Amino acid sequence: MEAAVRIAQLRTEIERHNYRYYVQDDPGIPDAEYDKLFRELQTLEAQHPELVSADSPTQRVGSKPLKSFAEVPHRTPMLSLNNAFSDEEVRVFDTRIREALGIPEVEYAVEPKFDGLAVTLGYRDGVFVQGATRGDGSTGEDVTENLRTVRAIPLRLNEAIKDVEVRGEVLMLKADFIKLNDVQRARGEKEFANPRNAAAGSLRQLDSRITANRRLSFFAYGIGLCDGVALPGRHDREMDLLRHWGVPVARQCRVVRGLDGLLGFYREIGALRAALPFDIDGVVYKVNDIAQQRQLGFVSRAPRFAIAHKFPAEEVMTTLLGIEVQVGRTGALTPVARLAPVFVGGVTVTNATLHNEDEIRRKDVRIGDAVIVRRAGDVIPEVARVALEHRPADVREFVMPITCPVCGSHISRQEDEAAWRCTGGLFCPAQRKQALLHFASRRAMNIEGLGDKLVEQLVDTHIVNTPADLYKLRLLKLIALERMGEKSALNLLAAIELSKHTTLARFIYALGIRNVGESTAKDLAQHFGSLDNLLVADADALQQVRDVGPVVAQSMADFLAEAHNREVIQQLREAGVYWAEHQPQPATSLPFSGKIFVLTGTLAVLTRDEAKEKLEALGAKVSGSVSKKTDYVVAGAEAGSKLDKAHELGVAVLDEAEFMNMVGQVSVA
Ligand code: 9MJ
Repeated sequence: MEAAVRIAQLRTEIERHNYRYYVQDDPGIPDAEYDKLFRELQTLEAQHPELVSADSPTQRVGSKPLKSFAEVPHRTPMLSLNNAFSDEEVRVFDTRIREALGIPEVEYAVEPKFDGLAVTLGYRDGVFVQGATRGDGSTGEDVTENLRTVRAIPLRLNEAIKDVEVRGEVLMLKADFIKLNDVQRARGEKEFANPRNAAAGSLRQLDSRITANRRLSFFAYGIGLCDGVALPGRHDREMDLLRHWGVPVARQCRVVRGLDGLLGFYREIGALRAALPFDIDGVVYKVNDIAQQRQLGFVSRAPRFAIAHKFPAEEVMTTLLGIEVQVGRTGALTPVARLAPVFVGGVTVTNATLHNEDEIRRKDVRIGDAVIVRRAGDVIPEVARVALEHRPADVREFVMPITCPVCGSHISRQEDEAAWRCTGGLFCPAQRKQALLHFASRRAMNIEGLGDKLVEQLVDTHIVNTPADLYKLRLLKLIALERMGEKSALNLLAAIELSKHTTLARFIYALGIRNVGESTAKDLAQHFGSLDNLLVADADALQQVRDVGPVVAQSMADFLAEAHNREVIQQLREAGVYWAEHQPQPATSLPFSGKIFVLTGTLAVLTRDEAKEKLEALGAKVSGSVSKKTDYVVAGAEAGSKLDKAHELGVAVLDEAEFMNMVGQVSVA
C-alpha cells in the first residue's frame, strides 16, 4: 500500500480511538494496540518526512520547553458564571429570567459543570492554531503547545471554518488521574491531590513534553467568536455543531423547560455523579435561545442568562487543635483553625478559616471541639459547625487578642465591619509580607520564585521593607540568606528584572489598594490611561470610572493620602518599572465607539430601529448615507443604492447573519 494512503488511514483510526476514549468513555482498543498504531504512523512519517502534517496525531508529543507563557488577549471575553447553592436560588434565577423576557416558561440548555480549567481553542480554516487559559477573562496565557498534546482536542475540525473560538474545559478523567498517581508513586514523585490539581499542574507546564504524558481530556461548552459560518441561534444547536466539527461535547448536555426541568436535571446528574468518568462540581443552566441571551446581557463579568448550580460542599468531622490569629494584607485579623489532618473535597486539610470573632461566638466553637469542616472546589476550607454531641469536657474558649499578635499595634474595628484590623499598616511585618506576596503574585507583577518563605526571610532580616526594595536586591545580599543558592538567587534577580516591564493595570493592582481588585485596576488603567492622571484624580473623577463607587474612591483616597505610599510608587518608577501608557478612553468607551454603520434593506430578525438601538448601545454611530468614512454597511434583503455605493467605495458589507454574529460577539461569549 502506498505510504500516503496508510498514513491517512492510521491518522483517522487513531483520532477515532481518541474520540471513543475521551468523549464516548468507551475505549475501542487496549492501550497497547493504540500504541502499536501510533508507532506505525511514527515510523512511516519518519520514512516520509514530506508527509508529516501539523495535524497528525504524532505532533501531539510536545516540543521544546518555553521560558514563559505569552499573554493572549481574548478577542471575546471569557466569562465566569454566578453560582446558586440551593433550589431557592435557582427559583429566583428562573423567575428573574421569565420576568425579564416576559414569557411564562423558559427553555434551558443544561450541562454538567466540569471541574477543570477553562480554555479557549482558536481554529483558522479549521486548523487548531492557538489555545489559551481563561486568565482574568480578558487576557489568558498561551498554552497552545500544551493543548496540542491533548488527544481529545481535534487538531483539525471536520469543516474548514474560517475563524472560530471553541470554549471549554480541560480536565483529567478519574481513571487517568489514578493511573498518573500510580506512576508518580512508583517514581517516588509527589502525588496529586485530585484530578483538577493534576489537570492544572499538567496544563501549566512550560515543557509540553510533560503535558503530553499526562493524558488530559477536554469538553466544549460554547463558541466564542465565529466567522465563516452562521451560528444556529440556539445553544444546544451550537453544541450539535461542535459535535459535527468533531469537538468533544459531554453526552449529558440536554434541553429542559422551566424550573422543574432544571431541578430534575440537577437531581439526575447528582445521582450519576459518582459514576461519571470525570469530576463535576455542579450543573450549568443556560437560556437556550441566543437572542434571549443577548436580551438578558451581563452583570459585571458574568452572564445574566446562565448560572452554575453547585453541589453541596463535602463535609467531614475532625478535631480543632487550636486557633491562631493571622494578619492579612489589609490588616484584618482572621482566626484560623488548626485541625487534625483530614481529607475533604479532594485535599488534605490542616487549616480552616473561622472568619472572625463573631462567627466563633455564633457557632460556639471551642478549642478541642469536634468540628465539621467543609470544602467545595477551590474555596478555602471552613469550619461549618461544632459536633456538640462529641464535645469533650476539657474544651477551652477562644480569646481574641487585644493587640496585633504580630506587631503589637493597637487593633480597631469599624462599626459596620466584622473584622478587627491591625492599625500598624506597613509597620506590621505581617501586612508587609502579605503586601509583598501580593505585589509579586502572578496576576500582579508576576515575579516567579518570590514565595512565602523567601518573603518571610527578606522581611525578617529587614532587607526588603517595601516593594521598591525588591528592585534594589543584589546577588551578594541574596546568597547570604539561608538556603539560598547562587542559581536561585540569579533566577530571582532575573524574574525581578523581567517584572519591570508590566502594564499600568497590573501595576495598580499590585499596589494592593483596598477594594481595588484586578478588574477595578483594569478599569482605572483604561479610564485614566496614565498613572499621573490617576494620581491626581479626585473622588468625583474616580467615580466616573465604570463600576467605581464611593467605597473604591475612598480606598484610593486613603491610599494616596499616605506619603509613604506615594514614595513607594515614585521609587518603583525610579527603579525602572515601566509600561506603555495609552490614550485615556472616554468614560463611554464601548466596543463600537467611533465606528460608523449604515443600515439598508430589510432585516429579518431585528427591525431597523432595533438594530440602530443595539448599535448605539454598543457605541456606534448609525448614519443614513454611505461615505468613505463608513466602517460597515449592514445589508438586509433587497438592499439598493446604498449597497451599490458601499461596493463602489470598498466599504465592508455585512449580511444580517454576519451582523448578528458581530453584535453578539461583543456581548456574548
Ligand atoms: C463548565 N465549567 O462546565 C460554562 N462550564 O459558560 C459550562 N462553564 C460557561 N459552561 C459560559 N458547562 C461561561 C462559562
